[in-house]
Amino acid sequence: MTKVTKTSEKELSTISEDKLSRRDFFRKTAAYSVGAIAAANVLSPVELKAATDDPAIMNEAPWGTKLGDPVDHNLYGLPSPYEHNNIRRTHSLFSSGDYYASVAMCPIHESQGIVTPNGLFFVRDHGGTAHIDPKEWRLMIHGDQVEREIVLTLDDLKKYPSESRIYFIECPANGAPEWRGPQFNSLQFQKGLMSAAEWTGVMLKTILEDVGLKKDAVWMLAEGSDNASNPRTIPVEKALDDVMVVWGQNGEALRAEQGYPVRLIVPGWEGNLNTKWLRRLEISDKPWHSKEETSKYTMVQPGGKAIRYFWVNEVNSVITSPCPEKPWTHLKKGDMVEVEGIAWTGHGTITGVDISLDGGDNWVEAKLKGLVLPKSWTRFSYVMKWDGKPLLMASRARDDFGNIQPTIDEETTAVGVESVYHRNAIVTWEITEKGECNNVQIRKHKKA
Ligand SMILES: Nc1nc2c(c(=O)[nH]1)N[C@H]1C(S)=C(S)[C@@H](COP(=O)(O)O)O[C@H]1N2
Ligand SMILES: [Mo]
Repeated sequence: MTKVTKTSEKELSTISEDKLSRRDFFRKTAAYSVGAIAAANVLSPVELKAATDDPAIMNEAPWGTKLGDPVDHNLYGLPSPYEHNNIRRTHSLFSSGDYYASVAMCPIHESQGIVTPNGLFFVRDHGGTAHIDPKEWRLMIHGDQVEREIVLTLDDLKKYPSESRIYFIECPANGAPEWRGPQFNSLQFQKGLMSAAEWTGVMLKTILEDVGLKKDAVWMLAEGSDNASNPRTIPVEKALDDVMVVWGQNGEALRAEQGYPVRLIVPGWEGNLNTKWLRRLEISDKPWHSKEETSKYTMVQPGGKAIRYFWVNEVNSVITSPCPEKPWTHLKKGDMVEVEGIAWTGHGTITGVDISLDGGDNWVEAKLKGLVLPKSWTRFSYVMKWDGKPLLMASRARDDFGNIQPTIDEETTAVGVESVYHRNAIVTWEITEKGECNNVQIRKHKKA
């Protein structure tokens, strides 16, 4: 039996600016933080010491003694050179002998908030990254279930009213090598086949209502113009719900790696449906058109049967701090520390995340922080004191469709270990006495 206990009033109090008048904002902020520290249960990451013994603050900094770069030295901004390790990474386990049909994984251990910077968004290409002159780009919307077939230029497309929405994209192969046991002592390589962005474009519903659909419009084929074309079948019901045709990514044009100039966003569903370098949408009454599609992205079950369509990325979560790349080796016994992570569900909205420190026997509720949006990354946080003892730390997310993240035992009992896709079992980190963090798997039943 698994017990769930709730946290007491341990959480950091937050103040909302709009409740305070501008005039006394700073005064009240100061008063608040004093009160919070007095409560003693809040995170105080540094032990206060006399400021005078730190030369880094007492001496004049070298960068302050001369002028910096002129403002025009870098007209498209780059990260600080000190951030050179915060990059996408590839792994031979995910490539088919080359880097054209391959993946570059997102450094989610470094990610902050709920969107991924464009230069760090994970990349999954089947035929390399295409580079398209936007003047040459066209989108055809056609098929036997379309009233008025059209071909759009980029300017035409942008005449439709636009929307901006935050959604994650996750390749359903995220975590695929871990079905039989832990593979990577790394968060980036275990869960880096996902990212999130604010997408800008037009709701596909707007276009489909404009061209008109016939009464048997049930299936949509989406195809890219790259070497792989990535044909995928998507139900018209989903297309009319929240699918977007986008050209914007986090306030600028899509990056080439994300399908410049235009891609499809299919919120919460398998990454492969989010067709990049979009070329054509065909609406039909028939379920599929492409041989390639029927041979891929199925869910293999025990006994060898496969589920053909399994679209939704299930409820999931992972602790991003600590993680193998962000261990607790700098902490001392008794330090207060924030455990932080990302939860997501393709069904709807995250409603809660539980944390276990003992490998899943006992759970406490974490706090959701920041924006909690449907089909988006949701940040969770749990502030605790570490007594220096080893831990088995895990997170378990829930969503508003009543889904709860399964244990490894539950998942492998239900679907076996033959599948590649849709692995959403609870992830456990082992924290050692030295504060090292290792990727481990907890199996209570001997099985699988
Ligand atoms: N045209 C085209 N679209 C594509 C792909 C592709 O190779 N070609 N890869 C798909 C897969 S498998 C995934 S997981 C997502 C990845 O999107 P990203 O590269 O922007 O992260 O794009 C999908 N769309
Ligand atoms: Mo994918």
